[in-house]
Amino acid sequence: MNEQQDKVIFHIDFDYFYAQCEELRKPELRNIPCVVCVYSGREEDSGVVSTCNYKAREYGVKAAMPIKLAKSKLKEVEAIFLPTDMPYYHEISADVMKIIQNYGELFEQVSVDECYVDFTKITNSDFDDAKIFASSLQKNIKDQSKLTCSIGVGPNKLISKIASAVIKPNGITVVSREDAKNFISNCKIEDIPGVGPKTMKKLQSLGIKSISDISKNSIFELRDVFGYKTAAFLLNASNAIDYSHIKARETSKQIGKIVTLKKDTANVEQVSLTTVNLCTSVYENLSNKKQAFKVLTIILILENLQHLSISRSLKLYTASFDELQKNSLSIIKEMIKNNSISIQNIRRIGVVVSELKDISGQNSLLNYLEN
Ligand code: DCP
Ligand code: CA
Ligand code: CA
Repeated sequence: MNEQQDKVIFHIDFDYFYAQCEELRKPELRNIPCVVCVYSGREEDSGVVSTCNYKAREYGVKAAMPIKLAKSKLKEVEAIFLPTDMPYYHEISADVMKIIQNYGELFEQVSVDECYVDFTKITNSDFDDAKIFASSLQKNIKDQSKLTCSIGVGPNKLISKIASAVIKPNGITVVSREDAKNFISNCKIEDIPGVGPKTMKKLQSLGIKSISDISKNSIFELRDVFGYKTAAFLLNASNAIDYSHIKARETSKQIGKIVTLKKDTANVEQVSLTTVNLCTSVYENLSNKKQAFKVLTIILILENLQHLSISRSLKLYTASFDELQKNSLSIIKEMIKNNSISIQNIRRIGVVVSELKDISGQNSLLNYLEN
């Protein structure tokens, strides 16, 4: 098996995102159609629907629809129309993405409400484990943020992205490596991200009506119409192949490390030693970047893939190794006690520091680091 074939990629997309954010601050909106609108300001009700909750979708309201049309669809019922509040949605987005990032795996946010994560290691590259893990992840996100999301799991970004839209809201769709070809063959060409009206038109001119039709063409036939890059992309996609990588952003606002314990040696000493090693690695990274932190998060992933995390906000920023170690060990102790975890059940441990602050400009850097 090569590196590509081993992957287990998650695509996480939050449900009716802007409208769900509105429900978060006004829970009474949950029971009525709620429509979030971009008002053009030219005249009252001119503009389009940005999104709406699923109650409003029952009446046929959807994104990009003129506000007037949405109002006419909802004229018989009590409904609420709100203007967008982008700063608020971005704040919520940052919070929920942080929950996902705290798992410490390769993460790429692709829009305000969606991201890809490489969960190959946590799921042991196994799609049955991935299904269990997806439920626990979805529940953890819901518990911490009160928001629902839909998750697609696949052997690459393409399949996971399409899968996340199959069951919504609060859905989980897992497409294993073996099922991927069959899954994509049953999708519509327009389901492939990036395929728009232009590409559709060209495909039609070649007599191509389905994804299976694409896969029957040679790269040379497609290249003449689309150019090599797009031809290769389409042909690969039609065979459920996608070589694109998850691109972690440079501007990471946290530093963390997560490792898997050797199962047969899991005991108190092993857990403590692993934690200290993790702290050492995080500390090295932190001091290389000349940063101090304020929030410490400990992540425990158990043998049954249950995920636990606790964040502790310190009173002051610190760049001290002792502080990091002392707090990490005490949080782990607390987690083990509060959740009655048996040491043997711990599979992975993670230490993450966030709320970072640059201390490179300080003259007394050395003192600061040693304090
Ligand atoms: N959005 C928008 N205009 C569009 C589509 C989307 O302003 N035509 C905004 C509002 C959405 C957010 O982007 O809340 C995310 O877009 P999605 O396509 O993921 O749609 P939703 O999250 O609203 O709904 P779904 O539950 O279908 O994911
Ligand atoms: Ca969404
Ligand atoms: Ca989205």
